[in-house]
Amino acid sequence: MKKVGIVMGSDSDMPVVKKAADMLKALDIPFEAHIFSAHRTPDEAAAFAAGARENGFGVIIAAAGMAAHLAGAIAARTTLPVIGIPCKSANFDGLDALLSTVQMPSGIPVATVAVDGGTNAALLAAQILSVSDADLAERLDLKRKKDAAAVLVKDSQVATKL
Ligand code: RP5
Repeated sequence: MKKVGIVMGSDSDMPVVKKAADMLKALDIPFEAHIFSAHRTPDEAAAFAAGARENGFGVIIAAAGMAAHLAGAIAARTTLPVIGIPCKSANFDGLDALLSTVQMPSGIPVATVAVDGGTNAALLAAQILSVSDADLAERLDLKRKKDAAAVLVKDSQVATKL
């Protein structure tokens, strides 16, 4: 199975990345995580992206905050799908990172999830890999069914809670 690459701009992004890692583990998807910054360690970030396909990765998740160029910088160096997670920081509630990540110029796409959306980033990565992995597609179907069942249980309890 292809691996998921997780890149974060700083160790301060770890709580958001942890959500993605936890979901990948729950779905039994191999991943490798790194701290590479588009600004502080641009050469390492570029080298990782350039070699990602030949190193067995199928999709890359890039998490960064503030002037969040990491996902775009990674996407510039690979034609693998890149999923950007804008991370919230002290100012602007993550809007700065959201716009920096989502507003990619034509030609270099980044699939951007919600601010701090680590779980959805992992699920989207899983869905991309499931295109060529029937077992993984089955695990995703099962998860959807379990999630729906949990909501239906809550629905059945609404009357007792109000
Ligand atoms: C970005 O700057 C990182 O992704 C992080 O979200 C933000 C702040 O980094 P630190 O100053 O906490 O290392 O590059």
